[in-house]
Amino acid sequence: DKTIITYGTFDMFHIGHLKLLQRLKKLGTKLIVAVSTDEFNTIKRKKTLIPFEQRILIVENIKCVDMVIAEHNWEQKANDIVKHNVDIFAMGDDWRGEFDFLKEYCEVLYLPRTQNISSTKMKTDLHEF
Ligand code: C2G
Repeated sequence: DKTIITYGTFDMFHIGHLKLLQRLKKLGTKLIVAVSTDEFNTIKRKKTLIPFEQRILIVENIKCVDMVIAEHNWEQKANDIVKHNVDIFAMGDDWRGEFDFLKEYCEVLYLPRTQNISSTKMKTDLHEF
């Protein structure tokens, strides 16, 4: 029974997020999702529409998600992995290679992103109505 962890903003939760989380849950028995706080998104230079309190509540209520934690900074991942006895760290492959340093703590996986959906695309598509 493996524990998996993944990190993200999950703004305007969409099918790309859901398919990633569902694929990750299939890899083990416990899926932990770390959701970026609004302050950390500022550091990530990532604008969000939906505030952290709502983004984390939505993710927490996704059926395949067992536990949510806040992502406050770039540095917390190794601690989170040790603290929660994580076996697999996984992200979409837009992050391929970026977190290979975590291989000393657990397995590191990058899964293919779901094509043709993103919060950015949703915002631009909306303007066409
Ligand atoms: N994702 C996906 N398919 C999409 C869009 C997103 O598989 N069409 C995945 C991303 O690859 C990521 C996760 O969904 O693994 C969350 O995406 P974002 O909310 O955009 O996460 P990001 O802002 O990249 O934050 O420390 C890591 C960062 O917090 C990651």
